[in-house]
Amino acid sequence: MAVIINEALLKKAEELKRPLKKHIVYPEKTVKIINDKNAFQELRAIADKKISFPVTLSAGDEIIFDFNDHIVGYVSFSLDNDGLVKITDSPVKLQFSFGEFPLEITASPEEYKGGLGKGWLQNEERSYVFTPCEGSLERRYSFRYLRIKRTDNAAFPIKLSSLKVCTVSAVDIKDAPVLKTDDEILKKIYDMSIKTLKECEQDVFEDGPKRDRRLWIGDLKLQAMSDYGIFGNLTLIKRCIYLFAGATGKHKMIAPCIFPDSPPFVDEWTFCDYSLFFISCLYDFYKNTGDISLIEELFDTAYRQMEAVSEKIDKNTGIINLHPFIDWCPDLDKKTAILGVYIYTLKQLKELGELLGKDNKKTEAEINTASKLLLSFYDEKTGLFTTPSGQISEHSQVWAVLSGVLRDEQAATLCAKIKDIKTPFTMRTPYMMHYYIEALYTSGLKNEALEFIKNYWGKIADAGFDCCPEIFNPENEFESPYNAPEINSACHAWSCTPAYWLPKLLGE
Ligand code: RAM
Repeated sequence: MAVIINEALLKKAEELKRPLKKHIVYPEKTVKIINDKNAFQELRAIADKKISFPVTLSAGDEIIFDFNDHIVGYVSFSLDNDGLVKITDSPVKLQFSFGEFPLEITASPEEYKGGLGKGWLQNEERSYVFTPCEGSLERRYSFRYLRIKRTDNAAFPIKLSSLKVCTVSAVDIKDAPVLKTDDEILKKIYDMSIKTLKECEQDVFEDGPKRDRRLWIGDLKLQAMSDYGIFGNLTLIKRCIYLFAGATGKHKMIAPCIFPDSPPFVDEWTFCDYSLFFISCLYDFYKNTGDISLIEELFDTAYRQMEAVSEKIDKNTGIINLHPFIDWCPDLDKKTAILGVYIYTLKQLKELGELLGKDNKKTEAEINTASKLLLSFYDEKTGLFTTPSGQISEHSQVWAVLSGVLRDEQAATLCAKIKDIKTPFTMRTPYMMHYYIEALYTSGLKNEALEFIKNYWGKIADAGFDCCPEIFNPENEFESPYNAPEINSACHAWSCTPAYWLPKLLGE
């Protein structure tokens, strides 16, 4: 495999690893999950009983514990027998199912047909041969609800005499600034966003603590951007930048994601927009810290990302022959949007080059060529960007605005009408919506940006989430990029950017 490892950089990343902060939490109540047409995904968790340990479990019994908030951590518990009735003369089997949201608890793993590995479903079964005993699960789980079901058939009761979770995160929520506003909806959105950021901050900035539990650079860019003003975890940001620079894929392109604990750390495939975002990570690091040394050290790696993409641009058609991510919108023609990403990141590279006194000729030439190519997809009549296949998507408009190729008034006019375009190719992820908000913001449409956050993330809050989910479509609550809504992640880093936008928009 063509993975290029730079041991020195990986060593630096390792040295920046810090112990996680731990807290012990207990379930607050038990719940029942009922069908309710008016609830998100038609399921509602309703309070059942206040908990008093020990909880007796006979064969076939099940109980759903509610921890009252989203948590990430390790479960442990004590089991005992009821010696007065009968000791445990055969093994007890317990099935554990963890859920960030009710559907995850009710969906049957046997019927799972999703495109991602079933192993991500958060459940397992264990045997306990003798009691009393102490039990624990070594896998870290991300959840609010925990169902424990007794699956053996022995005729004796057992007692669950304690149950707790040791939560982990690199940061503490109490260190986040409080948002200054009287608007309850914005407060709630902000709290969900900083909670999401906190839950995803582990040994690396994970995309989601339930899944995929790894460092993706598209997510890192947004996490770091938000984190500078919230937890200021510069050590972790730097560690993650080193990890990306330390294990690159084919052609020295930055990998889309890193498995920090599974050498050789990266797979060979790439998303070219994600590779280019390495430049943005460095750029934002400098802008937020004023520290030039990291930029000096890693500038060549950033520069290489431009070269790798430049080698694949057809200078006649404007087509970049590499795969970008852009968004989870089916059948999206990404060719115009990726040109926008290219220009957006190259302008940052140019600024970093100027700062270091580098020769910027190639960067400037690339920006000029790509800008002309992008503008060739602008239709003066409609005032919209199209793609080589003639597709009109929201994504093309957003990235064209962010590339800065339009005059200010043109960009503001385009931005103001993005949501009115009649097209099936709409933004699907809060990740892409972040860039829409950025486009509104840079075009001076700040009230529109705030309204959009309040409306979209407000609906997420109304649906009952504790954190910000990976994907949320108010028109289709079962939407899933993996054809299985139960595998969706309900606490996902790339959705946390109101933590960045709200202080900024309300502070101005
Ligand atoms: C998913 C993850 C991750 C994202 C990639 C592109 O697997 O949700 O957050 O960056 O897709």
